[in-house]
Amino acid sequence: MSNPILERARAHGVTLEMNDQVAVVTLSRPAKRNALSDTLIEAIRDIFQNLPQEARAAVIAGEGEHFCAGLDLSELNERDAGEGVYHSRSWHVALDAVQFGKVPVVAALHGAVVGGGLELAAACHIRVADESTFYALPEGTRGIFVGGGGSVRVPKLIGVARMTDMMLTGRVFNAADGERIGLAQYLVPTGAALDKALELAKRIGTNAPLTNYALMHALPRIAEQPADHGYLTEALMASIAQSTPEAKDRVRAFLKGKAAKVRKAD
Ligand code: 1HE
Repeated sequence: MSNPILERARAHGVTLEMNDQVAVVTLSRPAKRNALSDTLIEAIRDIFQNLPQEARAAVIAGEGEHFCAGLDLSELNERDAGEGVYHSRSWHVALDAVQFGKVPVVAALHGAVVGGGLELAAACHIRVADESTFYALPEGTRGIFVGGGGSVRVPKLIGVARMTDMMLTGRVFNAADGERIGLAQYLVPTGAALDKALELAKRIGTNAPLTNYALMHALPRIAEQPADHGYLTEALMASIAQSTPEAKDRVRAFLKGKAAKVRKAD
């Protein structure tokens, strides 16, 4: 059956396909290196606000040689200051739909992850990068500033000092250094990011939905709260999660020797 949201998104350079219960969202504007036009940002918002009911996790990837070249610079010239505020706020809504949506999102990164592309990657819950990945914030050298939530999200990954360095000096991090400083949590051989992201997303999809919800919606907020508020929020969240029938079933299965043990890492 045709879906107007998906048709409009496809026309603007974003596709959605289900792989089992994982929603695979692909930036599909390779001729422009998946540069994020206004309509493409709207398409990301619409897709993440309307994920299929059966989706338990999502992956976001880029078609072509690069994950994403950031803001579509060809649209920048037309905007005055007031329009710039609305434009930036529209990115906040779209990337909030990624971060605070229905399911955890794994980014599969390769090639350029720059400017707004890095802001989009930072809105995801897990980043998997292949060896071809490189990260930059060229806003500094283009005479502009991040506007897609990057000044909030990127310092949480790598710290204010490293982000300041990237923007003041145009510093580019390669894939290995990106993983070392925390831009990605997984580093895989070139061409393997999508498969690894899918593997992780399928694993995430087997968690109790309320646990995933707590990790997406409660954890980042608890981490921002003063400790005494955080402990109380944690206690409330823990209590709600524990009280679900699914949690009780899972714990019972372990106690009966029917659930996987934690094994030593490789
Ligand atoms: C673009 C864009 C774009 C490519 N907007 N059209 N982002 C940047 O400053 C990064 C700008 N892009 C690049 O540095 C490079 O294009 C890449 C490293 C990403 C890729 O290089 P390459 O050699 O594979 O491709 P290319 O030949 O540079 O680009 C191919 C085409 O894509 C070309 O158009 P064509 O018509 O000449 O074929 C490029 O003009 C076009 N293209 N990137 C528009 N970004 C919410 S605020 C966020 C603020 C920002 O993100 S600022 C950072 C913007």
